[in-house]
Amino acid sequence: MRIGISCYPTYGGSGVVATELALALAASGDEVHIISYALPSRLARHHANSADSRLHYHEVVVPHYPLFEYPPYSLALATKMVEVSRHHDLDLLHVHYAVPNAVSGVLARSIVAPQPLPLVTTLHGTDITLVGNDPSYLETTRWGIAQSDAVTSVSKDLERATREAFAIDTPITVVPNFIDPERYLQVAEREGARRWANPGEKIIVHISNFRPVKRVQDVVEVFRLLLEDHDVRLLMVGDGPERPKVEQRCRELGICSKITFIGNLPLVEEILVGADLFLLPSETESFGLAALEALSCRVPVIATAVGGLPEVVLDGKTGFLLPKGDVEGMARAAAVLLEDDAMRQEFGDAGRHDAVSRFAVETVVQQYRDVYNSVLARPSLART
Ligand code: GMT
Repeated sequence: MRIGISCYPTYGGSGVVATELALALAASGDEVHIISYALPSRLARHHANSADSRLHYHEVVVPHYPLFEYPPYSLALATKMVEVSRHHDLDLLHVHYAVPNAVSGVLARSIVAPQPLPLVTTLHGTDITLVGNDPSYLETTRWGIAQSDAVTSVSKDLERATREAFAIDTPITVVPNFIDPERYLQVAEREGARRWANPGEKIIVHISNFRPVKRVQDVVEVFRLLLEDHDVRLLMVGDGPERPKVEQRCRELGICSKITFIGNLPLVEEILVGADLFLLPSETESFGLAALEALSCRVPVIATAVGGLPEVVLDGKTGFLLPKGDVEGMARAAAVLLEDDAMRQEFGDAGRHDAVSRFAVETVVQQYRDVYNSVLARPSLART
């Protein structure tokens, strides 16, 4: 199959899922064309050594003219989709994140007609819960979703939220985020998180893009409470707009020596291995890829019971889920696990087992393939 994949190239989950999917498809024989405005972070790491003459990257270039206070990225993206589709004879286009990728995809499909270019749209979360339902984007996002030939969402909760936000009855197939079980095995014997810790310190990790939706300040508040009677270190991985405020808060609390800000890291398993707990106190989270990555590295998760997180973290088995903003509750749950090595190990083992049995790359990539095949089997989308 020749598949075009359009995504954001940043450290955010949608770009990671799209890139890992592209790598998995190419590794099993498909020809994949990634379309984005920069080389996706995880692709940069793999491009040189992967099996892949079958993996191609096409950059969307957005010209800046003095007339354009707002350069029309959606048009440049649609143009690149058309070009790649025509010159590489794509069988289908799979766009990740509805805004504006679904709309650009519909436009590209109309331009290449009558040649069919089936369009699969994957909804990731903030494209529905924060951006797509903004009145400035609502109608075009609804149209992009409704016009797609197939739509997937990363959790049942996101499917529900999409129906609620857009009042649409478009069929939506739930295809969750996934992990490669091998990645943890490759680093399992390494020092991982322990590189940043003093002997005896228990290690808590948070990974995100430091946007307001992640409630990173709550991570610091939970950690502050734990510090009162535990020897702990906090590793903050990622970067984004909230980071300066969060660093300032650490200074005010006088706890900087116990917190390490690591910045963006492409391969998160290299820091998750050896950690004791993972904290994700998000306002909303359609799935929570970072939580799944922690579970797959045997790290129990303390998170908020919001969005799709209850579909990922099994409360009381692989982690604990608390109400949004309940920093005292999260600190108490974290303390229970930090003080009981056997329980932490049991949760870690259960998390790894559950992550591998429900969210392994082969299982989930097959679900995407099933979606592709069902679209390609439609007579109206048959190639001439
Ligand atoms: O987490 C983010 O803010 C980034 C965002 C993205 O689209 O890059 O992540 C969303 O997609 C991920 C992959 O499907 C999900 O695992 C995240 O839960 C989701 N983030 C939110 O819903 C806040």
